[in-house]
Amino acid sequence: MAYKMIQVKTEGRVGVITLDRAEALNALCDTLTTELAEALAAFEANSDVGCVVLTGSKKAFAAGADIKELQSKDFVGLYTNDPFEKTWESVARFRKPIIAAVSGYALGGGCEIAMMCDFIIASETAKFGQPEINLGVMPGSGGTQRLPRAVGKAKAMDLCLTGRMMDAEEAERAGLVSRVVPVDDLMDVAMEAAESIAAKSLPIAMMTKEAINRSFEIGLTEGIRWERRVFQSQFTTEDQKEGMAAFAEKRAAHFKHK
Ligand code: CO8
Repeated sequence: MAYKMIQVKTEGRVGVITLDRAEALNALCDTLTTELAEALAAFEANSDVGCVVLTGSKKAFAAGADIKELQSKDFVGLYTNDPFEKTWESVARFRKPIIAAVSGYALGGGCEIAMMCDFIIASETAKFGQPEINLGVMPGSGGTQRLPRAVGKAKAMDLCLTGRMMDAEEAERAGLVSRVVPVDDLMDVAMEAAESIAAKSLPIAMMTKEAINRSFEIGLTEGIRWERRVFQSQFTTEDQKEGMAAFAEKRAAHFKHK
């Protein structure tokens, strides 16, 4: 499919989506967000894709929702026809593993989309922030909920109330990003991680992701009980037999249910 504001490709079993609206630092306008949702739906349905990398340009992952589009919205319009809901849901509910590879600005909705991904690999130039307060609003797509879960209350309050940006080093220290790498290595590192994930058993990777995400929704005792049942159920899969046989036979595992 031809897209106007994103680029989409597959490399092996990895799907790559590149936000590509350079003139507006990948601001998340209606067209871009609709295309992003469509591309994710296609990757979800494509059994040859085992992991997705979502990235932007060197200068910007995404500088937030398109302020020029948002400016004229009113409450009833947003409430009755929220233009972002479909996109956010498509990222947050994406069932296969998805990595955000972030260089440059990840602000507002850009930071929120990165946080919806399973983990963030950042380049040394990445800058994260929730500057909505400078526009007279607060984060509206998970920033007040996912950011404190990722970095704790103090830093989330600091970022959301001052609107300041945090650099990659601070983001890694705070636990928002899993790794920081030189800008020119960002895609190589993200692709290597994605290829490694895509080579595993897809259903097991999906269950692992689901279990970790569930830890944010339910209490510890219930979470551990649920984890145990899912773990036990995995012994019905051919991939468990293959993975453990391969270890015992000192060879690489070849997972069938990719
Ligand atoms: N929206 C629209 N256009 C943008 C945006 C944006 N978020 N960010 C940058 N642009 C445009 C600029 O207007 C400019 O366009 P033009 O050349 O036509 O004037 C172009 O991109 C380049 O930007 P700058 O000249 O400003 O570039 P700088 O390098 O000087 O500055 C910054 C880069 C610091 C990133 C600056 O552009 C900036 O502050 N951008 C806005 C960041 C921001 O406030 N983001 C939060 C937006 S609100 C949001 O995300 C809410 C999400 C939840 C929505 C839920 C709705 C229900």
